[in-house]
Amino acid sequence: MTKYDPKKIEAKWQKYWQENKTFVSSNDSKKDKKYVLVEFPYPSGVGLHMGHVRPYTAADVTARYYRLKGFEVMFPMGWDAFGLPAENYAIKTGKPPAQTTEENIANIKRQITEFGYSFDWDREINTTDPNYYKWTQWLFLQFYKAGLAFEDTGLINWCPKDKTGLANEEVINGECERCGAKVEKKELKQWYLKITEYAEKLLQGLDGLDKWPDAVKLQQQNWIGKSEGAEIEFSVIMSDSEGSRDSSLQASRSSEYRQDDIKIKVFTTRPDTIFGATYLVVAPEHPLLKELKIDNQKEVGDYIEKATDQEEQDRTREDKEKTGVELKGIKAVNPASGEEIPVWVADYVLGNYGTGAIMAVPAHDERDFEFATKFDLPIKPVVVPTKEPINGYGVGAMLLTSDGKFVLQRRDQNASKDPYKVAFFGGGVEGDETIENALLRELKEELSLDIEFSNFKYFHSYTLKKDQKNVFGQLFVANNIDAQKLDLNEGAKIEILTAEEVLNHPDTTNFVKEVVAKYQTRSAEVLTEPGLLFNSGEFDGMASEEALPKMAEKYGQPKTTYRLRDWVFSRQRYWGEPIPIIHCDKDGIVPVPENQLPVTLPEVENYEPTGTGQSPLAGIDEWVNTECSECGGPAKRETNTMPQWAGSSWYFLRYADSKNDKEFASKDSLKYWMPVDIYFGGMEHTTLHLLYSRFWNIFLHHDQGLVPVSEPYVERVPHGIVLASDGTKMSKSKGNVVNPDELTEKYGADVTRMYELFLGPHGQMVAWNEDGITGVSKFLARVWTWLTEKEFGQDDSKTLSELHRLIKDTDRDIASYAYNTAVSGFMKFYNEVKDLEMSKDSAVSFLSLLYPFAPHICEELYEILGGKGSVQDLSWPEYDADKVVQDIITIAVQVNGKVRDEIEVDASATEDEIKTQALASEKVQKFIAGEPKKIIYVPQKLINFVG
Ligand code: ANZ
Repeated sequence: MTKYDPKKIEAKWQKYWQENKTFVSSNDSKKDKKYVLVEFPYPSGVGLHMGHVRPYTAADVTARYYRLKGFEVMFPMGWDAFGLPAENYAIKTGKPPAQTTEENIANIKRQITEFGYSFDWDREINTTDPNYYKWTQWLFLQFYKAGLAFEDTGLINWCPKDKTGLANEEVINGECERCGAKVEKKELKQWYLKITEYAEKLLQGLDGLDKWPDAVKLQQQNWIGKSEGAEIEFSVIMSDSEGSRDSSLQASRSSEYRQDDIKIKVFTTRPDTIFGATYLVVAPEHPLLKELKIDNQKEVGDYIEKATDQEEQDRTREDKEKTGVELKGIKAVNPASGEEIPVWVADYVLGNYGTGAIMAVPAHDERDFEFATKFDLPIKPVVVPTKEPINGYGVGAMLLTSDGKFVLQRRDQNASKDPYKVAFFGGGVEGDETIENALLRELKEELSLDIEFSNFKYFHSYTLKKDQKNVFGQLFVANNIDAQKLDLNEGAKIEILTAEEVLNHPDTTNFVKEVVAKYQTRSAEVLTEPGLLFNSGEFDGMASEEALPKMAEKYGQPKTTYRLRDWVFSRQRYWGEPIPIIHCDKDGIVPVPENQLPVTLPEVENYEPTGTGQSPLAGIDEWVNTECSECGGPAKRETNTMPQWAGSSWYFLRYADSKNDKEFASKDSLKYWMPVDIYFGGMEHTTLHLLYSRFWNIFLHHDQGLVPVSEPYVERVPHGIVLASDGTKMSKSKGNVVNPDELTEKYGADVTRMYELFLGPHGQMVAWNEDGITGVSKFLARVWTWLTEKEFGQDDSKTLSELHRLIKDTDRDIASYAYNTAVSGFMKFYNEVKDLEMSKDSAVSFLSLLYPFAPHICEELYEILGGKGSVQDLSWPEYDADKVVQDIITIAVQVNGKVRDEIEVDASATEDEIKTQALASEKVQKFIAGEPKKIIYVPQKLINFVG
């Protein structure tokens, strides 16, 4: 009797696989292909960590599974090896990054091998290998030639710690994605890739990606941030309202400068609200600020200086107190209403979005409302929250006395369904009355109060309960009411109450309490939803959606904007691909001729970044000084390098043909392998690598015809992070990092792999818990003993039915990435059949199922059972439905949360099957009209149709 000794068998089979090239894939296969990809690592000095082990193990199971299923599987691996850590290490130790990278790769490759991952090492790539980055540079030149790589000076994100520029995508919550330092702004000449030109294609491409998680698609969508609206110009005029202004200043200003030629262009997604635009705001960065002649130049200048010092993140924070300064001496003209409105500069408007200026509609935009409330700017509602005609619409007023008390009316029995309640003044709009007129009429009728509408301030839109006549309405506030002068109608009575009294009064309606409480905190509800227009001239009574395009057309030009910015593509660091560009005094920017690629990184003595915005390469004269390939005259090489995301933007293409020295990959190889069928990787790359590489691929497909597919990845499978056993993030400083080497040493690779998968659903966050690993370890040891000691014979009928169910379930689980369920399936199977009669064939079938998870032990047991070669050469067993024992479970069927029926289904039934069966139930049908809006499915327990 032998004992399960992982150490012995694992090394043996790793050697076997390598010698027999078991996992090498062919470009000339006649089989159907599966391209299984997992994000390649940065070979850091620390080596492999748990964040790698999880996706690698999952991907490896999947790759081995599809091989057994008869596919030609490509499962490649390589090294994403440019980047700052190697360079920072070089600065500390003087060891060249090329050398440390090589050492790190050797170490991490050893670790990967010890885990038994079935990578096809014949396709190995390394982004820092000149034979690889030659093609990264070549691809850059294709972007350049297509006009998509350009140099420009701009205010870019700058990491003061890493001393390099960063792309927008590398700034996470205002911090450097890499080192966590607070990102600053710096004006630098930079290379950019025009990813914005592909915004629409990047967005549209997502539509076809049915096998991508919604969360990933949504994040990309939000990042691209498409907004449809209009650009509208507002003319600037000199304001003449302030008598106190120095007239000589005004005279000199108008004679030397005609401000009325100046227009402020705003971007708005709601042109339908233009009649409600009561002021304009320009961003502190707005170029017009330098041109406009205003009275309070200094005050504005000081504000701009303070504002531009802040982070964009901070500026747009919702809870940030709004700040701003009015530009005195000028006004803008609202092109719809003709009103002259003030112009402000405020930091809640960003310089790099839209046009850097907005029309503020405080009645319908939260930020504008807050701003207008703070600075006492007019708030003019132009949308009511209804699709109904205005007739019958509610209008109300809160009257405030000069000492801040609320004037309310106690309604008489006839006037209200709420007798004796204390409520606001107001009523319904009648006939074709405007909202203003209705309010004034009501006040006149009830209070004999004559008050100009302009003395009212808009407060908020309200929705009353359905059983009241006026379901929707607007509420206005008038201040400084002289209570003495109110002349009440017969039968009516007024109450003059402080806010506190209103809230505690037994007879005030809940609505009044609610509104007064809101008024106290100035948190009125701003109607941001579309509705019906009023106060909007010829558009009165039209629905927002209908008016929007018409008003966009009439007052401006329809315009689509994207939040996505061009990709800052240069870094002021050493350890990256040199940008293949030459600067010549005579010819300007000259691309390095393709036959001179690669432009190799020279060895340097000093890796220290200069911090001045120049890369360390700038100090190496022999490298920098070169010849212009156009005129032959003296020229200088571009000294910035590419960002660490360059190499990974196309590596999935290179794997198809990694040794090609004529092309980045042959068309044939790409035709066979692309697209990647399943791509395993982290959520943190969603708006970085995953977006960048889609961009490169779309460019290479649409513009260049060099890649056969538009979208590179059919399916994306993200994994949840592995936390330490205490539920916190693993980190060296806390000493809670699990070292994969120790685990393989102690338990062996098979146990570690299986346990890793057993921790929980692949997509979910899990906490590492070493206690559980011994359970898996014992399980594999039992399987070993069982199969090495078993006397095989005929299959018991139960053995067979359990086996067939296991085939079916494992198949389903791997195909749906439910690896943890598959692992428990193996354990259950073992418990059910270990004491039953079993044939050797069935044992081999069992081994083929277990093999993707625990490949070494399965190879060894297969050999002991007399098998020849590798389990990988076998086929995935077919299951026979007739032999599968039915495992029936009961599922509760709910409609809108109430149980209406119970159905019995096979334990392995899919959500779709369960849905169909549940919807077929008569008891359920009685409660559902049409397609349910939402379906909530709790596996194995219940299905709830929400209608
Ligand atoms: C008037 C308006 C009325 C607006 C309304 C909204 C609601 P998204 O969807 O994010 O594109 N805006 C435009 N440029 C801006 C900038 N540079 N900085 C800050 N805010 C800016 O939002 C577009 C809306 O955000 C625009 O539509 C504009 O406000 C504001 F009831 O214009 B809106």
